[in-house]
Amino acid sequence: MSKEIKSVDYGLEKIFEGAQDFLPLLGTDYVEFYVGNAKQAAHFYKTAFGFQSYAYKGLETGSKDTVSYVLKQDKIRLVLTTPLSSENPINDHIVKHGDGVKVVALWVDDARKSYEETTKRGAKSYMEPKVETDEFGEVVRAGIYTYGETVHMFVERKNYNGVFMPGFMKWESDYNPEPVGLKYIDHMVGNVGWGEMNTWVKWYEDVMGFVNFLSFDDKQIHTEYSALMSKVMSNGNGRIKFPINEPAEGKKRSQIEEYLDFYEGPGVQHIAVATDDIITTVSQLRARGVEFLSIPPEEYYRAVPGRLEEFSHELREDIETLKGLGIMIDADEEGYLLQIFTKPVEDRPTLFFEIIQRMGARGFGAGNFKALFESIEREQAKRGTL
Ligand code: TYF
Ligand code: FE
Repeated sequence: MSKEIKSVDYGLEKIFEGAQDFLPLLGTDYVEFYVGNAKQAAHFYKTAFGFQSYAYKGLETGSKDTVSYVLKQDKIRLVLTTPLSSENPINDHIVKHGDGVKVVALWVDDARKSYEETTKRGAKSYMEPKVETDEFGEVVRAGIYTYGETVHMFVERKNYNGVFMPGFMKWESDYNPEPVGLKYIDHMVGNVGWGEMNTWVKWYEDVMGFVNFLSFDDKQIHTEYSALMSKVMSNGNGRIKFPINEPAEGKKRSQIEEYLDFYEGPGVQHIAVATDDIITTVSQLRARGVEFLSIPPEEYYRAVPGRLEEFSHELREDIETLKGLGIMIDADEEGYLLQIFTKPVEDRPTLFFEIIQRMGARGFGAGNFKALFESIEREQAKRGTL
């Protein structure tokens, strides 16, 4: 069931009726990955995706168990963390899931209250409120578990003016590839097990005060071979959007099932990052070796003008350029959007990235689902996992 959306500018005002106010969220604070080799992962995200060196913690800063690199591009902060010995429990996460997202951190005004309000409503605790201080002030963090072993950390930094947070030093590097125009995280998608989507929809409603503002069932999200279901959860001001997917029965194996098999459980499937110039961003990413799903077929691009006309939108970009780069176009009443998906960024077919430019549209590219899922199936077929 889709609900009318009132504003395209995701400021701090409430735009979704029905969302609860007990957990005000200011935005995504950071996304932390647990990886086997953080030094090399950091090089990849700088070189290929244009992230900038930002902060560091490791042996040099007195961190004896773990090393973390913090990378930044406009509002996006990625933290890449690796353990320094076999004793560290982070190893168990990596052994089970491979490299992947552990923490989706949310920026709040009051971490203690966020923790109290959510645990009181049934969230399982990951970390009790913890104050960390240094000469630049204090950061308060607290964490709860969401699907699988994934965690939401609440981060309160109103009394902090250091680089990232206590324990980290500024990371100065002589190697600084140019950014590619990635601006902020538009949404982050979770894959959950068979029949578990509604459990997690209810969890985001009850525990986080979110609303379900868009739903796609397997009648809409299927190809000739495979299917899935998806519901988009949002907080009250629309700054945080978490679609939740579950596999559905089809003739062949759902891409969600493939993810669950390789990640060995629920987890973050894709991170969608926004740009305001997708042509430049994707040209750069391609030149730097980022691999994207195969370009949709000719018929797909032939149908695009009709879809835009249906809603009387004029495409500002040159369609031949979009086609050359494999960028997809979807339209609705409010506008259109441009999007493209990378291949998984690990050897396991698990996490991937989406690059999105919103030209008024607030959907998720439903008009592209068929073409997209057929591209994904071509990859599954190559892997022998369809
Ligand atoms: O976030 C979304 O809903 C879109 C489309 O497995 C999508 O990016 C949905 C499911 C999926 C891959 C992409
Ligand atoms: Fe997406």
